[in-house]
Amino acid sequence: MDVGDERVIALVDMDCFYVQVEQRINPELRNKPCVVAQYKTWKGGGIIAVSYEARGHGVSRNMWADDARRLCPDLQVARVREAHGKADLTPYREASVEVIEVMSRFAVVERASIDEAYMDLTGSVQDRLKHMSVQDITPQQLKGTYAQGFPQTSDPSESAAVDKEERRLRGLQQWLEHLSSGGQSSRAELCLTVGALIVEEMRAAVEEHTGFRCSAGISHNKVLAKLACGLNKPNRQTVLPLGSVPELFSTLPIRKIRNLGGKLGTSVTETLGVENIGDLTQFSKVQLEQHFGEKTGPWLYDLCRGIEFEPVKPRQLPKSIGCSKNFPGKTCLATQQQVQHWLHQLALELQERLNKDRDMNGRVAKQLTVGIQQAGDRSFSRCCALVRYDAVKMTSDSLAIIKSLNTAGSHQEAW
Ligand code: DCP
Ligand code: CA
Ligand code: CA
Repeated sequence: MDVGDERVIALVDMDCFYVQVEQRINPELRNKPCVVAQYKTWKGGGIIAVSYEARGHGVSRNMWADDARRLCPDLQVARVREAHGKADLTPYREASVEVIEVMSRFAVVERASIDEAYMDLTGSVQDRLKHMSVQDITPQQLKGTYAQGFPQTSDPSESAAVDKEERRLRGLQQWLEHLSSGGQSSRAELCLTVGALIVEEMRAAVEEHTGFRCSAGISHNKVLAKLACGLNKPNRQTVLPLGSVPELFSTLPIRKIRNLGGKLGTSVTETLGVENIGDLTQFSKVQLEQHFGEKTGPWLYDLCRGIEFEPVKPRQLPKSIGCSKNFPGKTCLATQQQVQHWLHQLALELQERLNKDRDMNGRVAKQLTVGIQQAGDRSFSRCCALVRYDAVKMTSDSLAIIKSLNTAGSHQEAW
């Protein structure tokens, strides 16, 4: 029977990714409080990425650059370039391809976003274990690794006193001793640790070849790997064994779990009247099925115990190519001409990126989807066939499939 510890899964996520891309382009920005902001028109632009130095000053994403400068007077602000009147993310997409390329030398990867990827290391770990054992693993090979739940201290006053690196090392040593003592689940735990060795090497290779640093989580499934990755950022990796899940989950809000950050998570919290993911263990599988259906119920039943089976799908390329632009407040589009103009700008970017994708990746897109978010949270999307990579044609097709949204008559100027 599957007990949920058969695989070794890692999630690697770049640290303050857009900031690192800008710092590589302009070395003067390195090792400084720095943000990436887009558009300048309003309050110095909106911040979309923040260096860890700047986070230390209380700067965060979604702040205005002008407000952030008040918190941190020597803040460096890099700007997203613009093309077709909108943000141009090309440099970040290209940097992402470089990173994924290095990672894929080590394992089969699933690109999960512009700056993160999952990998299934189960096979690589088995191979390594043919030639090594617990005794061969040293703390020096795991110099950026945390073992979640370690050190296990009975004396809380002791843990507060030591600095973070010292505590990490103590925890790691205790973890390695725990491994060699050969408990019941030690085979699975050994596999995670060998996974961590591979990820240390992979992260070093990524830094060597791209200059970018990242963090990683190593566990038995995607949910735990993703969670673990965020526990000790930046430039560190975290092993999360199943044995450390109950304590971690006992104080972890449900929305922090992958796929539970949105409506489903809110519904779980409200329906069951619980806060933390660990609280779900008090419900039977039947109860969870009654509330959330025969798919989601059993998924939650396993998940709150740290068990999940979603496979890593081999895929290095994004599934779709899309671009969008927001028109907040007064900038809201109000005439047919404006709607057409901006659809055309988006189509121009799309045309460029589709052509590049066809040349580089030898594939052709077949479907065009148009999505619109209107004031008052109403959202709408429709699709049609994508027959030619032609901005004019894509613009007119887009207009045709969203026509029904226009409450003004088609002969009128207004939209
Ligand atoms: N991004 C964005 N708008 C958002 C979220 C992210 O433009 N609302 C971009 C900028 C980020 C990149 O995507 O640099 C990756 O997003 P992450 O959420 O992984 O955040 P960072 O990599 O910036 O920081 P961290 O070190 O916390 O992962
Ligand atoms: Ca990131
Ligand atoms: Ca990310």
